[in-house]
Formats: sequence, C-alpha cells, structure tokens
Amino acid sequence: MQDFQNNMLPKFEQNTAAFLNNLSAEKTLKDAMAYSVEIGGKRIRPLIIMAICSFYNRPIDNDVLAVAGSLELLHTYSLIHDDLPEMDNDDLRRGKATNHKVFGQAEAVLAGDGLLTLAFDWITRTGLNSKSKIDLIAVLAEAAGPEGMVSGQVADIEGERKTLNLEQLKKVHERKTGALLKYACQAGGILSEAKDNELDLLVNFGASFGLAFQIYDDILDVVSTTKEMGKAVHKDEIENKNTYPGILGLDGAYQSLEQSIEEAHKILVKLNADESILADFLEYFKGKDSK
Ligand code: GRG
Repeated sequence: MQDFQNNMLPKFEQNTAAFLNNLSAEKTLKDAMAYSVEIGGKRIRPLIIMAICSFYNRPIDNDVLAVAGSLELLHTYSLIHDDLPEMDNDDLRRGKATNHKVFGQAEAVLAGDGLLTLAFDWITRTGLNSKSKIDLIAVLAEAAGPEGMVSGQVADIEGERKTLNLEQLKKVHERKTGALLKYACQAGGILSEAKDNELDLLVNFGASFGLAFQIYDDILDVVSTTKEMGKAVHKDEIENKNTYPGILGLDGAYQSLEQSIEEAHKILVKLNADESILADFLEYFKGKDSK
C-alpha cells in the first residue's frame, strides 16, 4: 500500500495543484480553494479510483488523474462547509486552520461552491468519451447531492437534537460518508470499462468499505488515536452520542467494523481482487484487533 501511495500520490498532487493554478479565477478564490485542497488529507477517495484502475490494468493517465482529482475537490468542499460556524464550527482541519479562519466565512462558502462546481467541470474537460463523462457526472451528482451526502449532512445535524437508532445512524453514515466512497468505486469501474456485474460488485464493495470507514472514524473519535486503541475509555465519553460506540458500546462497534470489513473482503473474493491492491485498503483499519 505504501509503495502504491508513493507511486501514485506525487503525480496526483502535482496534477491537481496545476489544474487549480491554471484556472482564470479571482486570486483570493484560487488561493482559498488551493489552500484547503493542498494542506493535506489522506486522499483515500482518489487512491481508491487509482487502485481500481490499476487492478484492471487501466493506465493512470491524465483522465484518471482528473477524475480522481475532481472527487478530492468535491470532498474538500464538503469539509470546508462542514467546518463553518453554522455547521461544526471547527478551527482546525487536516492539522491546519480551517478555511473560514484563514479567508473569512463568505470566502470559505464561495471556495466550497467553487470546488463543488469545478469537480463536474473537470470531468467535462477530460478526453474521456461522452458516455463515460455522462455516467461519471450522473453518479457523482447522485452521490454528492440531495439524495446522497447533502441529505446525510442534514440528517446528521437534525440527529444531534435527538437519539437515533442503529438503522437511522446507518442511513446517515451511508449518505454522509458512504456515498462518496461508493462513487470512488463506481468511478474506478467506469474508467476501467468494468462489466455491469463487476460494477455492481464494486458498488457493494464501496458501500461496505464506506460503512467500515465511518465506524472506524466513530471508534477513533472515542479512543482518540489508533495508538491508544485498547486503553480504557470512560463510559460517559461514549454514551448518548449518535455513533456506533454510542449505540452499541465500544465492543459492539468493533464487531460491526469487523462485519463490514468481512463483507468488503467477500466482495473482493467475488471480483478475484482479494489479493490485489484493493485488499490492502482493508488494512487501513489497522488497530481494529488491538482492543
Ligand atoms: C457540508 C454537504 C456537506 C457535507 C459534509 C464529509 C462531511 C459531510 C463531513 C465531515 C465530517 C466528518 C468528520 C465525517 C466523518 C468521516 C469523514 C468523512 C471524515 C473526513 O474524511 P477523511 O477522513 O478526511 O477522508 P481527509 O482530511 O483525510 O480527506
């Protein structure tokens, strides 16, 4: 996995930075957009796209880099808006000051708007055939829009005022976090011209991976860092929160994480990808066994 990242990420970063830098947009807007994109992040969504292309021996050319970059732009918009005072009111993101802390609230809203719109624009600027472009734009719009991430965010905010049951929480997670990870898998499949049945399996892999990702995030929230996993955690740090540990307790959350990883692995077996780079993505949930 480390080799794959070392191989893929420099050209991804360079291509994304160059794309933003070449835009003929207002300088402050360009600076604000580039700031949040370039301060870091794990790049898990673009890496999934590139890993699926690698699995299918589809060259990682400028079109793949553009589709991967466009997803990171869209993801970054969601983080900028999520950090705003009206939402999570966070001062730090990716270890640095949040966009609105550096550029002001109006600029941060507009930087997010710019990145969201650019994500679709960038797909149209690729050399992909029209069908691939339309398919990518359609699935991205569904994943990111009111039937996907935006509704997940609304349900999450509304959920803060009440107690959710597991089904309701799972639905929030599926839309807020899972939708873009599922799209990453679909995009990799579309770019690789995967067969319909393989696309279905990739979507299912994305859904299981997305749920595991969010449960893991919930667990990390409680235990703070992977290194600290296994340390005793105060009960009141967990309870009364709309999270997997909040509803199921820490042990129950670990079990659900294990189940989602298992489901994702079974799908990889069906895709004959259980020994591919895609299997390494399940290693992301390191520390899951160290409670
Ligand atoms: C504002 C419409 C709108 C949506 C925001 C993604 C999101 C929806 C909010 C982020 C809040 C959050 C902490 C969600 C939990 C899991 C998650 C998506 C974390 C952020 O993604 P990572 O871990 O972040 O991939 P990096 O910085 O590594 O890219």
